[in-house]
Amino acid sequence: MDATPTRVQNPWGPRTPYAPGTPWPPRTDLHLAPGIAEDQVDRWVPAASVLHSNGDAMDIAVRQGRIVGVRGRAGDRVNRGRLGPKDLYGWQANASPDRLTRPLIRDDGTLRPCDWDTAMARITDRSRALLEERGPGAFGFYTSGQLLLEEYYTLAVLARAGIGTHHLDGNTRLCTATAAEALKESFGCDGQPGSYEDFDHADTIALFGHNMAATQTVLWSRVLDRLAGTAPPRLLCVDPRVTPVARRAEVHLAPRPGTNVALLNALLHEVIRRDRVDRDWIDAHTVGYEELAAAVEPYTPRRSAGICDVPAAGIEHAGELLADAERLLSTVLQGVYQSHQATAAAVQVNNLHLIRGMLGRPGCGLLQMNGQPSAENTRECGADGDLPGFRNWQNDTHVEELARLWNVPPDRIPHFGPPTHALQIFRYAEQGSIRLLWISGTNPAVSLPELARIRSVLAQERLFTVVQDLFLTETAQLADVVLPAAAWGEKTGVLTNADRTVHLVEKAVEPPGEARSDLDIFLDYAARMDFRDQDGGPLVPWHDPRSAFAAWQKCSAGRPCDYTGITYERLREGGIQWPCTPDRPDGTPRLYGDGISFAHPDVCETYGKDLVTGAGVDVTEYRSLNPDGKAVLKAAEYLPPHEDVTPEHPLQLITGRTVYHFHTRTKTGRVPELNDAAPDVWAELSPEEAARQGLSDGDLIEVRTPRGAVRARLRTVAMRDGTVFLPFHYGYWDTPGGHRPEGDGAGRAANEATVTDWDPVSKQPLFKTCAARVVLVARRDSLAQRTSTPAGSRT
Ligand SMILES: Nc1nc2c(c(=O)[nH]1)N[C@H]1C(S)=C(S)[C@@H](COP(=O)(O)OP(=O)(O)OC[C@H]3O[C@@H](n4cnc5c(=O)[nH]c(N)nc54)[C@H](O)[C@@H]3O)O[C@H]1N2
Ligand SMILES: Nc1nc2c(c(=O)[nH]1)N[C@H]1C(S)=C(S)[C@@H](COP(=O)(O)OP(=O)(O)OC[C@H]3O[C@@H](n4cnc5c(=O)[nH]c(N)nc54)[C@H](O)[C@@H]3O)O[C@H]1N2
Ligand SMILES: [Mo]
Repeated sequence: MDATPTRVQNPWGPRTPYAPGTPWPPRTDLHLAPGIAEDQVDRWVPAASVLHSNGDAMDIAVRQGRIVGVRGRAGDRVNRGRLGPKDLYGWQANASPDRLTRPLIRDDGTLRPCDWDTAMARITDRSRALLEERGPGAFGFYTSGQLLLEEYYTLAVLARAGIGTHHLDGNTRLCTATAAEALKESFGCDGQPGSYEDFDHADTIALFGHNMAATQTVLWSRVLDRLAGTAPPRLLCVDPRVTPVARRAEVHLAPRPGTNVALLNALLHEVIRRDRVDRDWIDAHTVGYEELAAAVEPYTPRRSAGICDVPAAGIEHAGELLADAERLLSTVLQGVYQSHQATAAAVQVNNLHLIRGMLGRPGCGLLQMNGQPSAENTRECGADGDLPGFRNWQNDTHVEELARLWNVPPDRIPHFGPPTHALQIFRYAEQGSIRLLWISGTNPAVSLPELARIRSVLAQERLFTVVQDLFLTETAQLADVVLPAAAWGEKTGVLTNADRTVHLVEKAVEPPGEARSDLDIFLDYAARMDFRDQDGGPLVPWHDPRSAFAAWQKCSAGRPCDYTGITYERLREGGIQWPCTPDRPDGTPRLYGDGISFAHPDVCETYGKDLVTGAGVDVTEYRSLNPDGKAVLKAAEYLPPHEDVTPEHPLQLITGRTVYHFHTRTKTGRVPELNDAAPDVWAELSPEEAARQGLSDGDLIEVRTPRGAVRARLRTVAMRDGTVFLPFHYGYWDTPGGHRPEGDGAGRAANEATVTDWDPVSKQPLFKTCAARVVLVARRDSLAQRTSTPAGSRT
């Protein structure tokens, strides 16, 4: 079936209805460059999507050494052939004429092209001088959720045991830190319990702060196909906006932003009140039930209705759905993760599954979702704050395992305190203790909160910044050295999606100019720095993706994320879910089918934290609370958002996504089909709220907070009153006139306005709640008509 531009109009494609318990029918999506027919394609190269976390498997079409299209892989377990609009069109960005093709170094204030030797010498000279003068704590590495597993593992080893710094984190801190933390709090260890196949069996599906229709279009197609088939599932949606998910839900609750804990406590209250808990399961597999039951007791639907500003009857109806479910599937994403009680709320969804005994069986899926394509790998490999292989920094045996593996003394691996989270890394750079910041595969000058501050941190003279990217992004423009990276389709390695499915992405074409893979760049740095193990051998002895993968397999052996049964050859046949070992070669669809396996004090990745303060629990306390390694039911009191509305800032600002763009649009903004669908920033208010503010649809407005302002056209849409929504995709690189949003601060990036603040447990920033006001800049009638009608408002 040809994917004509109608996939911009209909992101989910045609329906293939199916019944519960039957396999999801395949549907092969294809898009080729105009004028190219399928039989003109020279080669099809296996790959998977990198523009979301779903891991949709595809083949890249290559003709005469160039990418000319993509086709979904019908045999793959994740997508059965389907692709979303970003994947169908997004590959065109690879060939964008403004790709970086040579390294750049800053001389006399200007970035100028140079060769690799010059650029790398500039970095290693500075590195050696800093190591000598200030030691490893002067180094910070800020990486991505979009590179490949082999690249993260290499970075983790060179940063932790080569430089010896623990200032290493990923943009996964902004993305899935809460997913990881919530799983660690409840199950002792990261690792997604559920499987996408649970969508084929579930009788009830609950989405918490997850606009799946826009952000995981293929998974939403799976839901739509179930809804179109016999015995469709019942749907619950919790989102302040009337998203496409909300429109299909039996119950839609639109809470005040930042009140998820109050709502979830009431839902737990209702399940317990209806006596729909699974006592045997609770006794066998959990600790903490009595405390949880007592904690949610006061959260009656009426009380929480007052806090969340939703009807009490709606909470009761949602409670009935959850209590009656026999096969409950829940997903959680940024509406929960990017708020002040992120982990506390996400853990309550775990609790829902634990008290109902709904884990490890078909249809009983719990998905603490990922967002980025390889966020899972960042976490597994320890390129975020945690140690590789989900090892516990407080457990000396775990640190010794790593030390043996890398052949270094244990004290070479920093583990004296909690890992440095991304916003703290920027704080250290601001204060001057971090002097070299190496940014790979992320664009913090658009994606971090409070951009005026981030720009000033990055622009400091005393901070040496390396940026490794495909394009001269807003961040790269502030760098001292810019390294041109090879993109997806130009390098080989694996990436693991949100349900633990590992896919192989192979090199289809050569990178442009002198661009190199991130793996080659990291290996080159390790070699030039001459990092050694304790016997004088090279610390990083691998040299290509395959040998890096083999090194990672050894690191993963015996840990929950065990890759020892996976090979590149096997991955060419299709995705495999970890853990996968030689005696379990088909992988593991669901965790915890036979009880909780990774929470034992000797195995667990963490001893846990207090859900309100984030204070760590120590090993003695954990051993006495949970000696047998069961799941921990942790309760949390609701606390109001940190920055609440005032007469001067009467609205709550939330930010998020549209279906057509990926993050800071470095790829999707360079693709005509996608860019034309949503070319510029807009702001959303409910029609009632707009009227109250004296505004109408199409007016040019400014959304202001104490940090800054965003100028945008107003769209009136169905959503909560009192709330304003901005998509966060738009930086300034293609602003008409190319202006940078300094001056009056009237920029396009939502993060001009967001606040520097984070969840105390996961340290994930609060992109979804701050106080704002809106002011009129110009009436619609006085402005030129828009040239195209953005379609993004639907999703
Ligand atoms: N098209 C597209 N797809 C993507 C991406 C992209 O940029 N574009 N990015 C990928 C990545 S990295 C990620 S992390 C995911 C994110 O995927 P999602 O989490 O689905 O996306 P968001 O739009 O950030 O937020 C989801 C919803 O949270 C709601 N929300 C806001 N505040 C609250 C609240 O207090 N409570 C509740 N319950 N809901 C609230 C918002 O209204 C919004 O609809 O998407 C992935 N997929
Ligand atoms: N206000 C607000 N802010 C948010 C969010 C929100 O909902 N609201 N969401 C947050 C979330 S969940 C996320 S994940 C972040 C995303 O924020 P970012 O990570 O900053 O967003 P991207 O635009 O994906 O940046 C990735 C960069 O890597 C480059 N790149 C792509 N592939 C490669 C590669 O193979 N190698 C290298 N070296 N570079 C590559 C791209 O060109 C791009 O510049 O934003 C966060 N910020
Ligand atoms: Mo994300």
